[in-house]
Amino acid sequence: MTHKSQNIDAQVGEQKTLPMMGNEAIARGAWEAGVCVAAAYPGTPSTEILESLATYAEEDVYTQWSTNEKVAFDVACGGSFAGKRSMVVMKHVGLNVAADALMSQTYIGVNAGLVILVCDDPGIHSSQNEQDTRRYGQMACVPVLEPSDAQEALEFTRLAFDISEQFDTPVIVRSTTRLSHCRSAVTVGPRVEAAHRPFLEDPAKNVAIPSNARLRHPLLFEREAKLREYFEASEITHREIGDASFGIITTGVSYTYVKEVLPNASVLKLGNSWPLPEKTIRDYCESVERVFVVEELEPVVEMDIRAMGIEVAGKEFFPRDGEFSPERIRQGFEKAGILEPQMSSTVWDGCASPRPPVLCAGCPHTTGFMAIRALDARVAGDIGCYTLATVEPLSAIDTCVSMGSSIANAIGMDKAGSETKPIVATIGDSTFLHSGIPPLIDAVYNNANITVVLLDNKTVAMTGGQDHPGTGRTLRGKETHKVDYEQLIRATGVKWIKYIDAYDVASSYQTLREATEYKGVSVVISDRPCVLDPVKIKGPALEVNAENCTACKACMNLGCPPITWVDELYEGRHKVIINPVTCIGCTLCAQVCPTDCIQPLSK
Ligand SMILES: Cc1ncc(C[n+]2csc(CCOP(=O)(O)OP(=O)(O)O)c2C)c(N)n1
Repeated sequence: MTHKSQNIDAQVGEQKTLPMMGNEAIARGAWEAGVCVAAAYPGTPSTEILESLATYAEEDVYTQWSTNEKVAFDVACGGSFAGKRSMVVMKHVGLNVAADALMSQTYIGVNAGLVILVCDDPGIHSSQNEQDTRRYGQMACVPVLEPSDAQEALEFTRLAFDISEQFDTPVIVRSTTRLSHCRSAVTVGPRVEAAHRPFLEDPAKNVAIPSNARLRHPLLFEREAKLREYFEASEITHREIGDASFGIITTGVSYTYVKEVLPNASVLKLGNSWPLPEKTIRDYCESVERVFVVEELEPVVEMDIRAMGIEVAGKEFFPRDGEFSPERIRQGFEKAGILEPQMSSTVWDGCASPRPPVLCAGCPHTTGFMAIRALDARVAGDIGCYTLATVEPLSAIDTCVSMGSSIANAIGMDKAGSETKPIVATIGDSTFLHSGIPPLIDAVYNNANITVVLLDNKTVAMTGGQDHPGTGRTLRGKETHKVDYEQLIRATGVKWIKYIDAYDVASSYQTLREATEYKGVSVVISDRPCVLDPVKIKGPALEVNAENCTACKACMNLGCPPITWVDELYEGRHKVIINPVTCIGCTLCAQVCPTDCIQPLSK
């Protein structure tokens, strides 16, 4: 996705049909709805939404990467306060970070439409858990729309802005990995500019203090009742007539699996999962003998329907964890006796050969973790590409909880007083800016004895290389102020700060040793760009000299993908080869080789 080229389709006023990824369709829906302010923190599977929105004209929509999801949420709320349609985008765990703002903003409501776009990750393809965002909708009394394909992703996002303004509420649109990343034909339309609403000078509504909040809380319940009425009549829910012996209530992508497995079944497809259209559901349930609720992850709809006093089946047949697929839906209906068990030979198990996750060839995160492992430290890790240092052969991370946890986890380990090893927290540059600064202040304030290793690879590598305040570039690729980590860290009170060059093994090791021997908070900044960054170093590829290789495997311990062990003796001598196509010439392996047998490839 290039953020520099203007989206050509945006210029097309009339309707036309294009192949679109779910995330692109969401961006399109927001643009068509006249969104003017959009902010996000990247996170799979949501990242492409803002990247796509940033290809539309800047005069139409202001887009930004924020430092974290709460900041992004508050920026969008600011846009709404100021009278412009606004959107915030994040992955499911991002809503945990933004939840504090959500729980107050729901009392306040909106001025211009405010949409919260959250992408869940059933199956945990790229996350730390698989929580269900729909629970947040219930807790915050905020409607949740659930599109099931890219066309609906566009239409529901567009509609969400109207609902938001009509009912004075933020609206959650919930996507999931499969919807966000699948591509299908989408009919697009023109942008409709929303009328500017002047700033609403109403402190009793906009200022969340106890006396105001107390009065506004009951308004949420009135709003809920009106929304329920609205969804009764809404076209986003529809009914498909089939055999009355059983019926299926479903929502989101699960609908598409149901249609694949039982194309002629009676179905009530819900377009929203909160608040549920109770009358519609009652009518439907009376029209069939037995009802199954098919929904991915938590039994949100199922429990709400049970609370209406209606008997339905659901999670006893369809799992509460993992991503759904037509196979899993089929298995559920087989278990329920609706479908005959299929011959196993006709079912494809869908499993690719397992491949261990690895850091890239020449990844600058490698050196720090080699050195940390050699120091035998207790390591509180964090979330990013570097979390891969948990697995063999680096095996250098002991804990990893959530974004920004590393430094505070390290403080707790130190204060527990039971650890004899040096305590190290490792954190990436984007994660540090996201939620690593408050715990660093905490560490200094509370006199912790820890070493923080800031792995500055100058990008958000984990999510595909986005910019952030430490890169000096905005979402639209414009130059901007670049955070000076050293100044920032000094301002927290840290006195011991040193840089390492991650491609210099000996001095990195030496500096990390000194850092862990320091009493107090020490910070080591690893300063090498991600190898996928255009400014990577790329020397000549390396090769193993058969004369001197003793097959000691020291280079293998880097876990660098181009370095391969060959079991059979190659030309009668060495047992390690380096793939010259994938090697980037970082020289780490040459530096750790005790017999100096790794050298630049001879021409
Ligand atoms: C609350 C939350 N938001 C977003 C993400 C997605 N995510 C995982 S790690 C990460 C940042 C990684 O960047 P950085 O810390 O710079 O490490 P790198 O991957 O570059 O090594 C992001 C955005 C997440 N897991 N949790």
